[in-house]
Amino acid sequence: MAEATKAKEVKARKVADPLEASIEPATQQMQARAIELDIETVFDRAVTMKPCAIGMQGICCKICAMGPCRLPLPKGGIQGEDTRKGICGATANTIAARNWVRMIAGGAAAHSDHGRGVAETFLAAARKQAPDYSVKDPARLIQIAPYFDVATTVEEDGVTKDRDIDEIALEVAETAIREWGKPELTAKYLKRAPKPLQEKWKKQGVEPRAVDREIVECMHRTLMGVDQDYKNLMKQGARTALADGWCGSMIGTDLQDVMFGSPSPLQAESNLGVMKEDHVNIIVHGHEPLLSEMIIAAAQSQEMIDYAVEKGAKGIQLAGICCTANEMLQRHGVPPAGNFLQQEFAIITGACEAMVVDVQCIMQNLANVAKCFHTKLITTHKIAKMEQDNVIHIEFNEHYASEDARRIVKMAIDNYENRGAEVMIPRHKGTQVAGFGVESIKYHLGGSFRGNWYTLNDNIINGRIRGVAGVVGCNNARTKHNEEHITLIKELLKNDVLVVVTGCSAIAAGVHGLLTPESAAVYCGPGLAEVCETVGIPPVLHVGSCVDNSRILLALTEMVNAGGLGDDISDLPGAGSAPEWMSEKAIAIGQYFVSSGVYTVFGYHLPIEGAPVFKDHLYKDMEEMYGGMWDCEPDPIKHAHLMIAHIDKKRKALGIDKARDRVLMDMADRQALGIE
Ligand code: NFS
Ligand code: SF4
Repeated sequence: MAEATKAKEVKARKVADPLEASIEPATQQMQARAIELDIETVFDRAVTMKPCAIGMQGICCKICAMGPCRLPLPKGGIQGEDTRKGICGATANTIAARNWVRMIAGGAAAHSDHGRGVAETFLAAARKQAPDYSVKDPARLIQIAPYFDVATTVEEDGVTKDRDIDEIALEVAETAIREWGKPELTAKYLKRAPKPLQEKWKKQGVEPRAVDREIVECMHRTLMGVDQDYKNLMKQGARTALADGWCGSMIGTDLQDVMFGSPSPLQAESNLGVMKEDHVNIIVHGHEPLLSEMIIAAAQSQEMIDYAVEKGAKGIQLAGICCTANEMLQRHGVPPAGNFLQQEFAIITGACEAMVVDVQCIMQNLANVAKCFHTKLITTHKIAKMEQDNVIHIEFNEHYASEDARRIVKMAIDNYENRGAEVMIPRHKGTQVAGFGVESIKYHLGGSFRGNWYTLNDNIINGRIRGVAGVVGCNNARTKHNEEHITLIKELLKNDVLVVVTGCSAIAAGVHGLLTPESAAVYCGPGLAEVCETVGIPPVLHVGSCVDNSRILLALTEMVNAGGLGDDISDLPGAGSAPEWMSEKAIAIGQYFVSSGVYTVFGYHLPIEGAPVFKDHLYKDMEEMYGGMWDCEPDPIKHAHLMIAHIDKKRKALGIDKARDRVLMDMADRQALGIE
């Protein structure tokens, strides 16, 4: 009887069609494999669970026990006055704005707590209390020290001398950590932004103070019965997002570079196909390089490699998922096994000895999938555990980091012999060049000359490059995996737009072969192809994890400072995009780009449709306030053309629209003459 019921349940289970789930062959293959093994995946759940229409429009309020209050739009839209209100009288604008601000707070908290963890470890290292961490990139430390008002030289007997690096590290660490909780003044890094942008922030009254304070204030203001003016709420939203981008995330990126080295271009493979059948496969998933750096060191140690061989494996294959993948890739060339929607599949290969996770973007269903295989699922962060009883918790402590990492790697090796017969690793993998930081982009742009951002500006001014776009963010199981990222990026390239990528978008670009210099000839318009081929860069530059979106803010600032393209970020012919966003972190990032002057288009949908006035505030008023504004377009081709139209608008304002016409005419002429 029980068996019969089970059979019925299995039959009733709705599964996702592999070809509908993703455009990526390894993912399609693994979805088919999951169906064959009757293992439920995120794609299956997405076809089973319908999203709530009211929640999707941002007009459900559940912040007090008189609710939840739902304010659906009347059929046929609002005619005349909008009379919708919650029990307390809250309007649709207030509700949507509160929800929006809480998303920003959630996202900013995640990035900034990550940054805090890095700053704390850096402080422990500077105090010589964390022997496994040190200053690997002193030049980077010296570069950032002045922003913390830390001197890098001393005067001795009338002679200027370099200060001791340990002293600088300690002072920077002690100052940096205070950025999260200092009781007064504004964030120190704001002065890195272009002057006119700083002025805009001052005028709007949105200069962030300490990171923690902004997040707390978001929660206070969005409590029942506090801030009930969507414009005023969004001041706090902007302030908090700026605290994320220009403080918590930026300090996180900088100190990671100081401790683990600034990225420089390197080659690596990517996709599930990087896992090896005859190796011990360890997948590190999550976000903080504090953990992954130690796992890399342990997995590459001779002692562990010998131990793996002793246990019958040919070696240890390490690979990453999500932003941990990007962190390990950009500094060490460790290959990503996939992005957000591929996490379950790494286990379903049957060849994953251990999946080691820390924080963020980790699906709880990993535990259920791990139960079907020998995989050890190991949580490592004190703030992120799972309730399932097959999950092992090994708490990672910066004071004993390498010891913890060795223990984890050894556990994976010991697990190799438990691998079952059900192994299927997809063969698909891509090759990529990743690891572009602000410094390395500058260096590469210099070509045979000195590193210089003006080379980029010059090519924008002369029209070979139409503009620049940042394509970032997640996957979302409600859109076809990687399709929006890849279609959008290809359309931008075709139109001579240089693209920078981070996060899961960067992993998608790598898997689909867009991160190679060779892709310039295949996908780019003639102008962009020519520049990429001359300079020797891919047309899509991988600039790191989501926390590293702060690198994009600084790259844009470098472009402004290099001259010829206006005075502020909002003058640049550029745009931002998160075509498959899902995490609250994406909203925080989007808002800090908008409030830094960038036109930012999201895909899928934004939860604001039920509050048209609030929507206008984000889409229109913000352009007046910051020079940047929100937009949304699910269709990737239309999405690309919204960005391109904005780029052209900026080109026109700069008076460089004609240059591009000339370049294109030249090209056409040359093609007609057959001398291309
Ligand atoms: Ni970003 Fe990175 Fe991926 Fe989205 Fe998640 S991993 S922090 S949030 S899903 S891009
Ligand atoms: Fe409803 Fe107002 Fe309570 Fe929100 S705060 S749940 S709108 S009564």
